[in-house]
Amino acid sequence: MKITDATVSVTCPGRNFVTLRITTDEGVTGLGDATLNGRELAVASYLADHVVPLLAGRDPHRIEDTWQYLHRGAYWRRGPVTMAAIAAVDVALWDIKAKVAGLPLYQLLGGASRDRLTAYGHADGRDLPELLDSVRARLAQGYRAIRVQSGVPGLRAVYGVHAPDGSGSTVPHQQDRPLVEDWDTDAYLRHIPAVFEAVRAEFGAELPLLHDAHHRLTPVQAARLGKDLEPYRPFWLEDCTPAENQEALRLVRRATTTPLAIGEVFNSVFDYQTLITEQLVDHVRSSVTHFGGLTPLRKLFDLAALYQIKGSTHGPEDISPVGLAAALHLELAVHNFGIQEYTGHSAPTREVFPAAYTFEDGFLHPGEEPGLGVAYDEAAAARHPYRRSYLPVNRLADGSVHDW
Ligand code: GCO
Ligand code: MG
Repeated sequence: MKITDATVSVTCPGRNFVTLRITTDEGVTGLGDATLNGRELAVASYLADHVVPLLAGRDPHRIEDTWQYLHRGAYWRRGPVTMAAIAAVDVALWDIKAKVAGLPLYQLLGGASRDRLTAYGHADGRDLPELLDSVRARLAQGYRAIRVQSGVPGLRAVYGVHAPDGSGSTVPHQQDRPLVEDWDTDAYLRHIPAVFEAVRAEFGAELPLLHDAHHRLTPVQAARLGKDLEPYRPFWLEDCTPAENQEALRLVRRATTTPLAIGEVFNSVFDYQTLITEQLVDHVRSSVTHFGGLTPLRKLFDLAALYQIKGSTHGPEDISPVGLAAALHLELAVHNFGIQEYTGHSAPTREVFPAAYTFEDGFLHPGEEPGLGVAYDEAAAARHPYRRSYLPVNRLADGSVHDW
């Protein structure tokens, strides 16, 4: 079998998605997600201009070899653009291999280790009553684990918290300039423990609660937050520090037993080397899409398993249904799966990407269709042309830019 064609397509059914479709001489097609929120066209160009010309004539079954060829062969390794592009090729080849085998992809990854995948949803509110209502709404949708994000007194717009007009939202997009949000770490650290106390008081001790600090804290601040949240037993504290400095997590780890999750902006196993071998985190959270595909993510999960660390991939709306489905197949198969973030996608997005995976009773399942179980409706995609979009930026009271 040979690859005959590969095409890159960008569509915006509410937000932008970059999709690679690989076709073989036997007419089998595979899909890969290459979406990099706010920098979509850079990956589309990397693929179309530099990768697609290399694919024709290759054997689609040689997935590991193609991965190494694109990764080592380019000389310039790593980085979100490169790794999202390689991921799209890798996932499309896995999709083809599983379709040829006539099996859902998880069967090729070892078969199911579990029956279904626990998902967590997002609750947010500008104040406590709004947040409690939002938790109730997620529970009504069946979620059994919930991420809790709250507005902070004195701050106008906080990432992950919806404003009534939809701005300052978890899905900032279709803006020609980044939305400017504001931040005050001390105010946040004073406020969040009370938020957890109130949510626990309302919903009891059993509900798994998660929280995303979105890389905003120093190690000492993260240690403080971890300690202050301990009485409320969070399921995890996510991205507490900007972990380019992996050693920073040593201080946090020594100070608190609050479980730590990290990795949505990581794109190589080397970003995790210290974190895993020194057991500084409890969950590795890279997505298939931003980590170079299923081939390297499987290796990361296997390394993490040696240290009782779980694989719990990043699953926001800006991972396309193709990228999400890839994660679900892997997570059904590996033993050390933790939890899967799931926000769902808009109706127009589901129309562009008809998908076999299901969300029922708080659990996800990739479905039983051969391959990934996701299609790409070209005509629907063409109705939603690309629109430039940016993630927000964050400024402190003195006007300086902060991590967000
Ligand atoms: C999450 C995230 C997202 C990211 C977004 C960036 O945990 O879901 O932090 O909301 O910020 O995916 O593109
Ligand atoms: Mg996050």
